[in-house]
Amino acid sequence: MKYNKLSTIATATLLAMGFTASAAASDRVIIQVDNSKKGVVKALAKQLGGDVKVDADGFIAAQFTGKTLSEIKGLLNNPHIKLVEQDFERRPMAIYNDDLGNPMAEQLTPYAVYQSQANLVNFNAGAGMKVCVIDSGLDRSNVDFDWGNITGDNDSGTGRWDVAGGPHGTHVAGTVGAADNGVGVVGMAPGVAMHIIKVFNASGWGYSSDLAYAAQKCTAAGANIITMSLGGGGANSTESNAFATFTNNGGLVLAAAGNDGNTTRSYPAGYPSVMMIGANDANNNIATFSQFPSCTSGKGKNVTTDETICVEVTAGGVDTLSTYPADGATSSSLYAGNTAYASSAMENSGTASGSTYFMGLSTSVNSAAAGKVCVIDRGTISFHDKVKNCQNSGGIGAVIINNTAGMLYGTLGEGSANTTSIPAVGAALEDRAALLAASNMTVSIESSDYGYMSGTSMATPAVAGVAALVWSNFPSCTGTEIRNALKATAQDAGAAGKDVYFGYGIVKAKAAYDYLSVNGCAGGGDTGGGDTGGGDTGGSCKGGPKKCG
Ligand SMILES: [Ca+2]
Ligand SMILES: [Ca+2]
Repeated sequence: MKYNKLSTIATATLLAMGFTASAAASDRVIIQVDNSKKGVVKALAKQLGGDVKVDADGFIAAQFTGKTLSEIKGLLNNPHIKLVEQDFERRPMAIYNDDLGNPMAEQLTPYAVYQSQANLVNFNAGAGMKVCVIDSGLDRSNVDFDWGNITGDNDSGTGRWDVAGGPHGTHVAGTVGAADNGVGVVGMAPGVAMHIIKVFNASGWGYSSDLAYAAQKCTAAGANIITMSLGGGGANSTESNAFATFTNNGGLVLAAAGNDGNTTRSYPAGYPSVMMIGANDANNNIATFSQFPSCTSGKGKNVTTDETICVEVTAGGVDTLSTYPADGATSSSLYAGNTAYASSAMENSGTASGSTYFMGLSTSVNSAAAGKVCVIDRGTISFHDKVKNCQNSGGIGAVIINNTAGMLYGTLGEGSANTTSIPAVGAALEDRAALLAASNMTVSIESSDYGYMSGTSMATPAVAGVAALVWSNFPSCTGTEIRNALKATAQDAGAAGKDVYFGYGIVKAKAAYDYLSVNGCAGGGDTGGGDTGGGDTGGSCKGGPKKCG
């Protein structure tokens, strides 16, 4: 099969945006259960529409989209379950979206690199920039890093820093500094030195004291930037003081605004010393999930400026392509003829290619599907049974089309609950007519080292990488001076002028570079407007030949 990478990426973008719109709801619970009964309870949760997110010692966590805690408690009325409670609030700030990866034999540049002009500024590798990434570790299996420039701290609680605790930290680090090496993706500051501190594992969480301690470790490692794609409610002086100290010593600290799409102030982003980062999409629109707390005075709170505390800038954070632990992402693809259609991986792996047979609702076996790819409508019976009927008919792959607007996401059951083996993908209702009209199809599910995620977690390392990129060209500046330059040159978006969603706007590396070239570290002009960026970006390239060519 011939991959058409661009069209696959583009269709994936559309469906991922639909996915994120509803994913911020707090419909996720922790289910306490003895390990010996966990398999039964996981199967039950899945049967009831739950998406199992965490499988831990003594509990699982599952998301029941659109349901309230009391509704979920009502569903999970089972003697094996000890307790059902709301999942913990402080978390990495990404909306996982790990079934959209695409295996890549060549390097793709994430859209945010172009959007924030990182391709127009050359990274000065000799300037001593080091970004401290406080997250879930960076998996050494991914080859898209300059590993000689990366260090980290092991932790008795979370384990080795270079073993991923879920894909989040690896994804975040790739956005900061994935290597410009011809494969995979490229970060905002390709190959920048990084120090990795692992404060949580997969679907875990950290505490404010962990972060305060991490800031000290970042200092000890010689980092000048801290990026945190995490947060939660509640401020305390220990945490605030730690980041103020880092900032007052010349550093720059960034943290995610949060993904709940409301005015809630998350911490550490809500501390005055920390640059709060929101997320925009590829079309310069604010991400629906990006939090927008009101701007309050930071005076007297460990900072010397009178900067207000709210979102300061944004960067791309909707459907961000970046690095995963090896084979950690699952990619699906769906081709009708040579045309790629959006799809979601449901279950099984492999590639099925052949003529199509429309099975309707696939409520029974039909030998006419033998040797063919089954095209199936959603409804009446379970996804699993539909695919099973296809397989028992001799079908080689299955496409289940949604019966409501948007992409169909689903699974066929874990472990022994799934008795199918053919690749099965979901498809969007909008593509139904085209898929039914297709005479042949290729369905593929495979693992990938790269995948998409959405969240202010993805925007934050993008700004951290841009900061490292710009700062590397003006290493005598302080972190606060770089912060001011990024704000002064951000491209206004949304409502005219500074607003609570975008802050000063979308961060622009080349504009900040030019601003510092003209004005020096201390800046020259009024930084209140946030409207000095946004002009034509297609002009001169002052960077070196590597990135400007
Ligand atoms: Ca690369
Ligand atoms: Ca604005």
